[in-house]
Amino acid sequence: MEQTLVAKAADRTAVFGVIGLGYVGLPLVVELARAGYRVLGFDVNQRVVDRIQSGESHILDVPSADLAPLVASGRVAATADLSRLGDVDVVSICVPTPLSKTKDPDVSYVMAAAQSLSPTVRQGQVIILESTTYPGTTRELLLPILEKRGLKVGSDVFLAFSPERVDPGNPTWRTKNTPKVVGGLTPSCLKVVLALYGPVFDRLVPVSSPEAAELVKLLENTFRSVNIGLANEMAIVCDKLGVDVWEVIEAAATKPFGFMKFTPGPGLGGHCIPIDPHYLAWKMRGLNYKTRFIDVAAEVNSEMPAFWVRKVSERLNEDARPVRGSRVLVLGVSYKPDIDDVRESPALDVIKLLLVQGADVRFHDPFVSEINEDGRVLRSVPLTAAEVKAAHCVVITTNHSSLDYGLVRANAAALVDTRNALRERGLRK
Ligand code: SAJ
Repeated sequence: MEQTLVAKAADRTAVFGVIGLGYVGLPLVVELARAGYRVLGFDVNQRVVDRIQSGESHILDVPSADLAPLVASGRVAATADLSRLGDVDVVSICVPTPLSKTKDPDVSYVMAAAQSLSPTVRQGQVIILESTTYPGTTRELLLPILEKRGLKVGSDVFLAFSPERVDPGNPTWRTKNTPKVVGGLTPSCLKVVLALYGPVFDRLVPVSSPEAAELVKLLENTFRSVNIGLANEMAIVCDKLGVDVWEVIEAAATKPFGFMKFTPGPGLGGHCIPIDPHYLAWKMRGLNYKTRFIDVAAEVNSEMPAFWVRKVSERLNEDARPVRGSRVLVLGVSYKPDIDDVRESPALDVIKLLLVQGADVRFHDPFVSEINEDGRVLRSVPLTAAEVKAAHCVVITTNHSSLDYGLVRANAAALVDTRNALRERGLRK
């Protein structure tokens, strides 16, 4: 069976299935098709399926102009009918792995995908889990489902973990040119997946087990969370010492070796960095080990919205103004610059804290037209001189490139810049 699959990779007759057609799955579908494979995309959302079937992309990083010809040629198709999973030779699972309300891993989407596979999995199939998850998921959740069907992993069916490394909106690092880590359950699993993925990605990075591959992704994103937490702690330290944290970081960043620049901000947003480390922390709690760096970083990062709201309150106090009743204009609500994604955005926490203290909060974000704060809908206001002048304090929470910082500097009576956006543009008051 191994040889058959290697041969089907070589002549591109292997048919790929991708479960989950979001910001990870749809770019993967396109790259698989461009490599010469036929691809059947699976998604539970019929609207997504219908749009893809009409050659229309719902993902910013996948222009419809790239997708449409692949659909028209029959190389790419999409379906919500998961009973067709038996029709494909390879299944890449690209479904969400969020956190539950209690900050525990929510692998329900992975389990749903695995359950869909159960009735259709057959000899000769290859299953690749791509969703970021805790170490052991592939072996503990997916392997039993395959073995329950009496299939031997490594000879009848093949199973691997290969973490997605998609960075939405990144103009340089795309699905194809970002090195792809692969960890197989057995050496033959690894060999088969390397053969199948070889024509798709510029570089493959084989590792010795799915656990190693699962941990690679968690290390990458925990590394960021911990270093962002350190930068944020430096902001608190410098504030207490009356030192300019941005000056300190800029000067430290001149060190040509042994240092990597991270910057303080309003907190930690996004659907990866605040989430992924908790998958590792959760797993280790089950093994009676406390992942202190992960926990401390999460603590410091989640403290930052309150830290910056205190800075607003102190700034208003300089004008003998209480927060209550003061007009505060918040600039930027997405979780990082130049995108429209507000998931876990700390700017929303800043707004919530200001509202709780009775401030009259308005926001402007060129990418986000409205937000919902505990049932209260706030709409983005136009960024005008009048709007800036009318604010008793302006807070820059997301430093979008397109914001008119000159207008802000010229008209803001008081300013709290959580991203050092003005000084970076030589506009610091
Ligand atoms: N942030 C800081 N200071 C920093 C860097 C980031 O406060 O020095 C904040 C951001 O504003 C944001 C959050 O942290 O709120 C996360 O930022 P991020 O730059 O890590 O962006 P993400 O969440 O889009 O992370 C993704 C990740 N990609 C994948 O998981 C495949 C991450 O691994 C990438 O390194 C990151 O993009 C990237 O480099 O853009």
